[in-house]
Amino acid sequence: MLTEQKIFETRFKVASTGGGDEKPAKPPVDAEEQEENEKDDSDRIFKIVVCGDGSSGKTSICSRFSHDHFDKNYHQTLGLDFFSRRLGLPGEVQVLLQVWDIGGQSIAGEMLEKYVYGANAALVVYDVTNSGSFEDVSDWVNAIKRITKQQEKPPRLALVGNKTDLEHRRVIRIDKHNKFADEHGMTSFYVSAKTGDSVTLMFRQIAADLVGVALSKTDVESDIVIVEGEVTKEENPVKRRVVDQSKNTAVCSIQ
Ligand SMILES: Nc1nc2c(ncn2[C@@H]2O[C@H](COP(=O)(O)OP(=O)(O)O)[C@@H](O)[C@H]2O)c(=O)[nH]1
Ligand SMILES: [Mg+2]
Repeated sequence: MLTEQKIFETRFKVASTGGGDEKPAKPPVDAEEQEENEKDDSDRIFKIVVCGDGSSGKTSICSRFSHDHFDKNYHQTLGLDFFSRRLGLPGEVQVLLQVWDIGGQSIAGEMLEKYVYGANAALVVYDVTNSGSFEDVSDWVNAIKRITKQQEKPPRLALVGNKTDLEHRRVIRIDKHNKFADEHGMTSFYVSAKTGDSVTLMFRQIAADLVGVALSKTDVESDIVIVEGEVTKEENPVKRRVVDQSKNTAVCSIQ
């Protein structure tokens, strides 16, 4: 059986991301240079865990953030996946975000403790079109608080409403979301992993809060994704009665 460290070594994925101020993840370097890099990064590496019910979109958010990809098919996450991406913040600050994605089924499992402990930030994701996923948010928050209560610095908590592209199917009202976030001292975000809307901005905002820098308007605007409108097909088209035209006559008259 793989130990957690082994899983980390074998599954850790470093994404080299395009665009803007991000530096691509560095290729292997010699020991001296590596030591130098680690020194540079030592106070700028943040562990961010992504929690929430299965199907809320955790893997999709991670995949959108780490390699700007979206898969419309659902593949249950078994165990853990790790992604990392460098982000540039104001003041030429570079951070390396290590994002940990876990299967939603693990809330009661022992694995959750190992996964969440030591996190600098925890995202609790729910699907805005699924009331059950929002109802379970408090269980996730309680579990995270319990696991990290011994931590010197508790993780920052963020409430993330995903699938905002399905606005017409939203069942969780914004005031309900905001009330929960306020009551639990959580930062609040709305994203769509599908369109990419606000995904990078959310991670950048979390990184900026962790470092203690403020994002400028330009930083925020550089992450805004222009989402193209899309005409969607009806999922369950109404079955139309087939009329045998040889037996009926239909007259449409415009007067
Ligand atoms: N429309 C829409 N579907 C999404 C979005 N995020 C995830 N999905 C879909 O929801 C399903 C579950 O997503 P996944 O990321 O695997 O959820 P996880 O179980 O929380 O990791 C998949 O079919 C995704 O394609 C989104 O922002 N919008
Ligand atoms: Mg998953």
